[in-house]
Amino acid sequence: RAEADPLRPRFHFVSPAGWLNDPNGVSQWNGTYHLFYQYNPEGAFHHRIQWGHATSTDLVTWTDQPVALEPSAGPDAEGCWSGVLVNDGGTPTLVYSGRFEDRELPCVAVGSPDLLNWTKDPANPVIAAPPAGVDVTAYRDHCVWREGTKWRQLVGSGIRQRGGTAFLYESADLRRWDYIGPLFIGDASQGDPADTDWTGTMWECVDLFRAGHGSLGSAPADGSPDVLVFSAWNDGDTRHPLYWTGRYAGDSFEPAALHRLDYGGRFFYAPQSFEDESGRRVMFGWMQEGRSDAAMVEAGWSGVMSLPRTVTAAEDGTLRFAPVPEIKKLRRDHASLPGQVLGTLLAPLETGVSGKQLDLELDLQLAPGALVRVGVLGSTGGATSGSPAEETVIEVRRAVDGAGNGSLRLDRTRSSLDPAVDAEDKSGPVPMPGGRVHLRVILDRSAVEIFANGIALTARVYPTLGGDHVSLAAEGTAQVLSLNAWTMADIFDGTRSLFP
Ligand code: DQQ
Repeated sequence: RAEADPLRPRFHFVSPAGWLNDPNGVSQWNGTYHLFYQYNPEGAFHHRIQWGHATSTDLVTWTDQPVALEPSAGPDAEGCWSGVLVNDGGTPTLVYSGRFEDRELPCVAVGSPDLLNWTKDPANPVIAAPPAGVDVTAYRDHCVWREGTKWRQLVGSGIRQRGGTAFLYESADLRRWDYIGPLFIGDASQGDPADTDWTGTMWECVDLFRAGHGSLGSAPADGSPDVLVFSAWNDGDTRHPLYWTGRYAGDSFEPAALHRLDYGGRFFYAPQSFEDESGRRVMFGWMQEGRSDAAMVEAGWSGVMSLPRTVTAAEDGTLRFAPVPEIKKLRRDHASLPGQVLGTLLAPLETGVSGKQLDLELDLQLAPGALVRVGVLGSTGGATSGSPAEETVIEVRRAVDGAGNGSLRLDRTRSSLDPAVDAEDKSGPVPMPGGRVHLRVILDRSAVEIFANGIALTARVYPTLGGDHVSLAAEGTAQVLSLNAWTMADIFDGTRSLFP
């Protein structure tokens, strides 16, 4: 191919070739950030999964490293599926799911001091089977942490006719594990698979952490919640990240409330987080494709890693997300608009901003019932109505009740003239005290990450016309207190092909 693919993101991490899915082993080790990921370099399809590896000193630019884990004869012969990195007294150690004969079991590998060479434990798998006597829907993915003098591990699973779960284990050496029991069992009979908060028949990629101060298992000095993140799955279409807030104590988790982690659902899937050396909790998620398997293979690449985002707990214990501030290093060509009033009778505002790689920050003041629309990737030459033929629209709306309630919506119905791509509506509630909204829109060609007062909505879009206009419109009365926009620089130089 002679030309770069216009849909391939340029400041999000993508695999050098083929297929990428879940983030794995996310960590900071002696100052260097490590991102491993589910990888198939052979093509843009999920098969014989390896662990790709990239490193960074700033969470912004990434250096490709050799593949860390590859399937080999034995318990991971069919794939090295998701897992984590832990520090075993100075020895970097991976705990991952080895796939063999269509099932997955926990495996361990130890790394060289630079984390580039990995040796699988000859005793793999380190747990020989799921808990005896339990009819599991699946059994894979790991969350491992130190508690006192022991290691603890969660393995994601589900119990047939009941719901998703995570099995808790304990070990002194990461090799011999004692089964404790299910940490907590979801109830799949509540709601149904079409619900955006259905907890599924299996929990993929469980991630348990204390949000705020203190570490897992310690008495909380303040109201910092414990959070159990999981990707709800069934063998139909359900795939979305959720979290329970609650308290992990002793051998169980007492849930307080269930929340959606990202309103994009499957477009921010299998998230994994870590605490970096500065004490921040940083999370990555897999931004999967919204096009057909055939279209991915044809494109030659599939899957985008989200920007790393910080995770903090709001006063009510729910989570707030923001791209790590380091990302601002990529900002170029600043443009801003002075305060503006927008309203029903006013024409959409041509902001003068354009681009396919953008970082937009808006501060908005909405009257009760008002709605603000931000259009991106807008094409010209549209229908006689004057609206562009393609445009991706982000909407924030304040509830009519005048209280601090509102919502965020991503309207992709006109994102693409290609009828085959995913255009499902994505939306959810957003707290809007006093009608104020801080809206951040990060656009990287087919990747879009939206944050409204810290609530996240992540998705993919596939415009065909190459439009890059940004417009603003409103219904009711709204004020744009400020709008700042930057184009975003590429993170890979010409030595890493934009083509697999
Ligand atoms: N992807 C991995 C699994 C995990 C799933 C396989 C989540 O370990 O359950 O590539 O996307």
